[in-house]
Amino acid sequence: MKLALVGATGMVGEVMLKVLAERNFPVDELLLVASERSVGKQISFKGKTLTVIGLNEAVAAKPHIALFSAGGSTSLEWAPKFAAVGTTVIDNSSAWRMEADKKLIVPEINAHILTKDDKIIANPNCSTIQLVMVLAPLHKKYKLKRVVVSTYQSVSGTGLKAVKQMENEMAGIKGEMAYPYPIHKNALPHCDVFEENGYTKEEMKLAREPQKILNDRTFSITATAVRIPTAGGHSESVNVQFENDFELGAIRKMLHETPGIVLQDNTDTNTYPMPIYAHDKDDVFVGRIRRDETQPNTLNMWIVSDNLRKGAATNAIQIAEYLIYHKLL
Ligand code: A2P
Ligand code: 11C
Repeated sequence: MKLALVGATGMVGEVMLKVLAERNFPVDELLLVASERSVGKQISFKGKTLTVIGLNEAVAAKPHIALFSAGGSTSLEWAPKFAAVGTTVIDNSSAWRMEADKKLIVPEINAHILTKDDKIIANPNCSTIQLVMVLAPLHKKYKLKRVVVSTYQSVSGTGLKAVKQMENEMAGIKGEMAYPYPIHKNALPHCDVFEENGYTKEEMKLAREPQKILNDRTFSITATAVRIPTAGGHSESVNVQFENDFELGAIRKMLHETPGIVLQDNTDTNTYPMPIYAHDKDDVFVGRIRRDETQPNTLNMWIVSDNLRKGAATNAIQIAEYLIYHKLL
């Protein structure tokens, strides 16, 4: 197994290396790829020192799989070049997600639709993944009607420049700004760029991606995405209306029994999900589950996950594992 990691020097790339090592991913040759600026840089993986190479060299090596986390424009240009030499690309950017002929995969939900012909596979947005992980089992049983989600997203979702901005502000140092305003001691109702309809791109990803992953356009989602000064881990307040009624106990039992989900829901002991618990974990945490008493068949809940792990690196690596174990390369 020859694996290329495109964006190996980035924030998600670093977590991918960690997750590959932790899961003992079956790789014989690992190609670390980044921009020309980083070529020659050395990075250690499982006790070995590897040298960063450029994209041309990586394509020429014809890896079996390429994990991409190097931004949308790099994906748009280079994913087809890898696909043309027979590499299966798993892309973490938003470049291909909504293309009709590209699959958008959360392995626990829809990896069964993958075939050998899928040469560019899209990894969903981080805030989408944690949301659909919880919605999917509930949708199967109670059928989603409408979802209202408000996110509380960490600065790590924006990247290194944003993490630096927050650290500088906390230390009282003037530096480069990733956001139009301070993020320390603040909350910005603004994740990614604004679209013509007044929503941000992040909000529209939350509205559109779940319908594609769940292969159902009969329900609707509306979102408000907010950046908050947490270092890692996205949180979501989610109001869900179902077509069918439910028992809260049955909902908790179902979520507790769903692989990849951890139920943290006990108000007697102040038990609920928080970014500090989710940090460095692959699970999606859910709690504060309660009936919305203002309308039928509706509940409120709180979902937290490490946006760089299940929201990015882990999900992409799980897709790669699925391809290997089901001989789909
Ligand atoms: P580099 O470190 O050489 O710039 P982040 O999202 O944390 O900013 O990381 C982005 C990742 O994508 C980095 O590894 C970065 O490499 C890589 N990258 C950015 N632009 C390109 C490009 N044009 N070609 C290849 N890799 C790129
Ligand atoms: C954020 N969700 O937290 C973004 C980061 O489409 O993959 C990931 C952007 C994407 O701002």
